[in-house]
Amino acid sequence: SSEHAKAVSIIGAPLDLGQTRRGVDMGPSAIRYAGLEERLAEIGYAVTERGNVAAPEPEALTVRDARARYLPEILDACAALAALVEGAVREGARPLVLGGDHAIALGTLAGLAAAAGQPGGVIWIDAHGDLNTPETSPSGNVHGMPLAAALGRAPEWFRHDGLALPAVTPSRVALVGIRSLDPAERAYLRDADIRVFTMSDIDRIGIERAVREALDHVAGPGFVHASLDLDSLDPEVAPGVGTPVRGGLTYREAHLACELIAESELLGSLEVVEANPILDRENTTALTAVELVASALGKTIL
Ligand code: Z70
Ligand code: MN
Ligand code: MN
Ligand code: MN
Repeated sequence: SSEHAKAVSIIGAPLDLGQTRRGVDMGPSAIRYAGLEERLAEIGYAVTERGNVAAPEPEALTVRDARARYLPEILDACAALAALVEGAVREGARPLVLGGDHAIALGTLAGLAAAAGQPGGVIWIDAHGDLNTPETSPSGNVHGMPLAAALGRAPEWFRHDGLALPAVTPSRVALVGIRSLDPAERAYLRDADIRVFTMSDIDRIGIERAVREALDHVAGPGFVHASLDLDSLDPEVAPGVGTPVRGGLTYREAHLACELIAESELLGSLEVVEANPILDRENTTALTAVELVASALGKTIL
């Protein structure tokens, strides 16, 4: 795009404290190993590698509150990530954040909001809503909460000096690929001005219309971010995720979604989360992640 720089800053966030399965902390390595930097260079990006933010190992920590496991450590890691994301934007590059579990999105979004000086919009591609709060979560897993936190809900839980919240405007959120919601998430979505494209909707109207309408809904001032949870993809395409849910996006639907995101020229940043190499087959999920990132950043076939 003319507005967004042809420069990308890769930032790894190898955090696996937001859920209980080990291995997602190796996501950034797997995605880098799958050839990310080369792919982006091929389509004309100047790529800067920022390395990883520090993330503690769960074995070395104790759970202080089962309603939001490891939340203090997660907020610290998110604040460190937010600072790197903010710095990348200020340098004129597009941040590309590699997870880690989806809890890191709170850091990405807070960094984008800090750089913009205001909240922005987000297209959230996921099997899940990630709209729980510590009070509503059935699991205590913080990776089921980052969108709620970024929206400024349950502020007493997510308050941190390094996190600019709210980071997202409630009327500028679109969820795509949804097929697993908890009761409190469903109740919240009934009253919120959030566009939800469930897998059932996508079956009916097609991925093209769904993503175009999602992008229309999130456009606006500040920033527009895409948060790609790899469990949005069907487990047959992306087996290497911690919470596989049947009936997800096909390989081609996911690519078209990313191509439409690129075509819209709205996107200032991107993150790809929940790749778990331990659960993967021959790094196929990380390879798919690299291909999707390339499409979302403007790779075309012809
Ligand atoms: C459930 C919870 C979740 C990702 C699973 C699951 C949330 N709603 N998020 N995988 N990425 O525990 O809150
Ligand atoms: Mn680790
Ligand atoms: Mn998620
Ligand atoms: Mn998910």
